[in-house]
Amino acid sequence: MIDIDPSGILVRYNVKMEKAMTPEDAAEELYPKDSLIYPIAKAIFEGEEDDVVEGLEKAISSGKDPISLIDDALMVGMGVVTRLYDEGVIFLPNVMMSADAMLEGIEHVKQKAGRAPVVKGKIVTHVAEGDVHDIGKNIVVALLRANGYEVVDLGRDVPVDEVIAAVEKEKPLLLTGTALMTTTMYAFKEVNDRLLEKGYRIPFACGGGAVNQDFVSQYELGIYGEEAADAPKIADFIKEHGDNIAKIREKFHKH
Ligand code: B12
Repeated sequence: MIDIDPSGILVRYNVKMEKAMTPEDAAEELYPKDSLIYPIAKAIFEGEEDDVVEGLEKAISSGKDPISLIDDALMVGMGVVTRLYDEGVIFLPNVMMSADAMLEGIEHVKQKAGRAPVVKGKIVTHVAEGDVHDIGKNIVVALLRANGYEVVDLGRDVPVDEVIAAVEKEKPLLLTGTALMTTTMYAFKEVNDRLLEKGYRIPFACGGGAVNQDFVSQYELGIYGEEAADAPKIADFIKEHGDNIAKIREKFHKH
């Protein structure tokens, strides 16, 4: 007779392995159920521009107001994209494709309506002087436009003088800056000082690989944004709660 100690026995269960959730499954759970809105939101998520336009056409011919489809369908799709990006389920290339599809959709409804949608406000964007890294800035621009803002994009390697002149001319509700190099990010401090000298207390949202919250907090107008998706959130906050820098930092800086 063998003496068996039951605590030493390894028990195996026959368990059915659950299928891992794909980004498509995750998105499926978030789409609205409305049969006219669903295909548009899905096409935005998939970055399928032709399907976005087809979905919009169907909704418009069923009596939906073209401009209202920006908020009711396109933004809903972009909301799914933003949420899954924030959760780390999808990545930057997906966001860029969706943002392009969103812009295509906005163009289409604008044409159909024959009137421009209400623009939420004007924003000036740029990449710091001496810096050519503009991929992150381009995402910021796409997301701002997709969220209804008029963007004056100054491009990359933008001299400080040009940034100041654009703020003076355009009077934006927000200025954004991107810097990917530790050598170029100091231009932000210069922009900040020149704006203050001229009496412009405008929120200056800064991001990009080189900068962090500690650096951006060193100059008075600076608001740090870690992700491109923070840019429209900051702009929306300013529209709703005003441009008090301390208040915006309170909301967006980590404590
Ligand atoms: C692609 C790239 C290039 C491309 C740029 C192409 C382009 N059109 O952008 C090319 C090949 C041209 C290039 C050139 C150089 N590069 Co380079 N490059 C990179 C690389 C690999 C990726 C950068 C990138 O696009 N990241 C992805 C984007 C999406 O990230 P992001 O811009 O940070 O944006 C995200 C967030 O920060 C945020 N965000 C950005 N801006 C804003 C703004 C606001 C308001 C908010 C809310 C959020 C936000 O949104 C985005 C996503 O959510 C990095 C390495 C790395 N790992 O980062 C090196 C890197 C940035 N490069 C570097 C260097 C040194 C150079 C060169 C000097 C190389 C050389 N010797 O010639 C030149 C510089 C030329 C110049 N004067 O600028 C260094 C910088 C080192 C440093 N800390 O100073 C890095 C870090 C590589 C390294 N490890 O050494 N580069």
